[in-house]
Amino acid sequence: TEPVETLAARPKSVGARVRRTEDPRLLAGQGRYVDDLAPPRLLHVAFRRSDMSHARIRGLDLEAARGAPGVVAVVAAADLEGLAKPLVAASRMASYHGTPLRPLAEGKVRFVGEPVVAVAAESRYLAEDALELVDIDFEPLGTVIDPEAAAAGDAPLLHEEIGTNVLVERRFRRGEPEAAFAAAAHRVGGSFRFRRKSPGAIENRACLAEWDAGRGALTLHSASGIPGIVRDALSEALDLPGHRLRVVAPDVGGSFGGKGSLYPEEILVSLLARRLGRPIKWTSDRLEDLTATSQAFDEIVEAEMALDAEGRVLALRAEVLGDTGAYSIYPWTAGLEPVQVVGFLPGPYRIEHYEAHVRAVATSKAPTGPYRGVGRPAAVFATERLMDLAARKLGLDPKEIRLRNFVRPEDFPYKIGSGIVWDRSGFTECLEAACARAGYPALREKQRQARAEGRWFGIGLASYAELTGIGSKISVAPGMPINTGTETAVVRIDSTGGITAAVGIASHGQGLETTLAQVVADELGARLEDIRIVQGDSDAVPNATGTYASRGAVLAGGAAILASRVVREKLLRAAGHLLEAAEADLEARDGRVTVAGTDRSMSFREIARAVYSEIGRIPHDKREELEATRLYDPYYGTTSSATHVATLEIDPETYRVTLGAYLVAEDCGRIINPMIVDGQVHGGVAQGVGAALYEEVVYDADGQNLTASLVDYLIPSAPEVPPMTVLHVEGELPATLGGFRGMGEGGTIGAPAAIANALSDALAPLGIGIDELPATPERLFRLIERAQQR
Ligand code: MCN
Repeated sequence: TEPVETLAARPKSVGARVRRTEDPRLLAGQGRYVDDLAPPRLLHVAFRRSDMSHARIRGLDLEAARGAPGVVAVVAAADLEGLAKPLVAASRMASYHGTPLRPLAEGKVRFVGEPVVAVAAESRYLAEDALELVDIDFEPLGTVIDPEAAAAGDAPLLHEEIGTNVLVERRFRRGEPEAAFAAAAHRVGGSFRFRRKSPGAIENRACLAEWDAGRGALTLHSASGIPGIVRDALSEALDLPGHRLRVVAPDVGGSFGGKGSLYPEEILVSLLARRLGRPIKWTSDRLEDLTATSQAFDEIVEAEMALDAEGRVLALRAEVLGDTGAYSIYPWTAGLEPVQVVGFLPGPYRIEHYEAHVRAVATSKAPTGPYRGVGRPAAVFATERLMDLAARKLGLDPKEIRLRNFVRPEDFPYKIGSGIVWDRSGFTECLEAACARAGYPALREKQRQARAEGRWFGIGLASYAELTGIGSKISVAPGMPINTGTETAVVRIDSTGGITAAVGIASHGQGLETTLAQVVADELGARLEDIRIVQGDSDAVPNATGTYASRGAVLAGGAAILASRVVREKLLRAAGHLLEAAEADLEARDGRVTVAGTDRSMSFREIARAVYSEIGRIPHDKREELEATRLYDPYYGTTSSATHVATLEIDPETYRVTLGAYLVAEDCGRIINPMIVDGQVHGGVAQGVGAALYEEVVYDADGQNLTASLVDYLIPSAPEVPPMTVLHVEGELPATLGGFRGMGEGGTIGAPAAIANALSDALAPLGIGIDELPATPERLFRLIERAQQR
């Protein structure tokens, strides 16, 4: 690892392992999170949440709470009439039904944890004390827990006005799947269940609203990954124009998708601040986080593959049911996760014939939303299990069957059956690199020995492709009218020579403060330490969305490149006057502009001072601000890909799984910072380990969340995360500016499938295949017991 200081001497900082410049602040407790903010006259809000999973609110008694000490306001939906317009996540999908997002439940509740009453008080303690005095009379309406029953119409309706619990239904079809299946030499299939998860960021959600009555302006600080989208949505809900509505995401302690949607609490604190004329803050506790932050996955994927005698995949068909919980998440819709499952099922393979049917069904559970990988972890789990099942059936090695089916270099750009187009990406190169480094033949030998000793040792491969950094041609969620395909950067050299690059995205752990500074440094010829990245503030960049869908490097990086280029031109024009040289003879490097081949030079600071403050040094009609705003739209997305190799052993006494060396070979195009990409992959794999082995949100038959604490919701910690090696395959660069592809989600996409394949490989002698994740010790125990009784 190279220290920052020596980098000043480097010609290029893109590609260098620069240490994250935000870390000293964050690690030394000097970060500023929403909960650190305490403006004068601050009120605190606490929510009375539903303890019923589906019930009519027959009566509410708020009087006792209103009279409690320190209480300033107690409100239920009826008290908020006319204060905020309900928002509905819109979509152009034909069979889609939206559901309104309201700050508090109106008329009925649809999941345990849904906010019903809010108390604003002088302290959180007093607010919570008052909540105890709130009396809610619920009339149970019958739970909607089993997604298959809900989809089949064998459960009460959650949204009567819609008339069905199926919120989205879509069909995909290409080629002649029936004929291909009829002609196939082999078929493999299965029903794959990927259970529900919770994002589990270190910092729980939090928001703080301040109303400036004199200016008629609202400021919301929110621990959000999408401050731009929150600003636009609040503008609509509160009927306030953007210039009177500032949304700021300060330091944010992780999201993993959980902070990637608009929430009722953000609307509530905003409208209460306006009504009460006092700042008001809500900080979620872990119980609220595990019950009321958006959850993830929860998919049933029934899929079948048809192959010819040589193991080439002819066709794929799938029936997918996504349990999306009580509401269609704003702004992504209930289609976000399940529709992407069928979108990505064909994977990196040439599959001519494809047919899929997908439904998103509402149940009385917390809404599902974006989660690292969205749709792809479940899709890759199903497809990669099928590849291994096919390999076993045909007597092929798992590596060989993948090589036979990958989209080949000459096939790019390749449109898969769902319509997604892969641009050139290193599918084959990643698999080859991963197997070479893992010593794949030696691993197989090790397995033969382990099996001879009766041990359950397994090796699992998983290859995948994903679309990242997508532009305006493609929506993040199908048919969504919000444009998620652009980002803006404002780059400026101020009168002191300081360089600020403001971007609309909002880093919450990705290290974008460092990587974007690296990009700007190279484009401007500046020193890294002279650059400050400002992010997640709608006053700095008024048209923005946020950080999600592995787009930061591509979109914010691209916008920063465009804006920096303009500033560099302006800087060189000014320097041309000051140094009396032709612009073509000037070069900018390490924060100085030099006349090539001479010792004449000026620092950026001297140039800036001359431009802004020194009269007469630049002709008066030639002065221009050293600043530029540029928007970048990559139009299409670009394809990232990887192969994961997992090794593991299962303890025959306890069914505990111990992961051995773990390997990832990935292609994310040009790498801005390999250390950060490694970290992203490590963190992503850790999450995938959780998804594969530990993490599961469990609801009982009454819709009670049984995993509402970190004692019951098991997140892997350091001892459960395997040692990892990450290889970077930097092949042909994509057409994105800078040549970057996204990589923030990849670890989580590949790991569950690789681990499922390794578990199945370990248990192959018993005839067991893993079709349900997480594969907890209890599930393994039952599978193995059953197999041994056969
Ligand atoms: N990067 C790079 N070179 C590339 C690609 C990326 O150096 N060729 C760097 C980027 O500059 C950035 C990081 O890697 O610093 C991730 O970049 P990118 O893939 O563009 O992803 P985003 O910045 O858009 O981040 C979003 C992604 C998502 S969708 C989730 S979910 C996620 C993730 O990032 N949540 C995270 N990583 C996370 N990391 C942390 N610590 N916390 C989360 O909540």
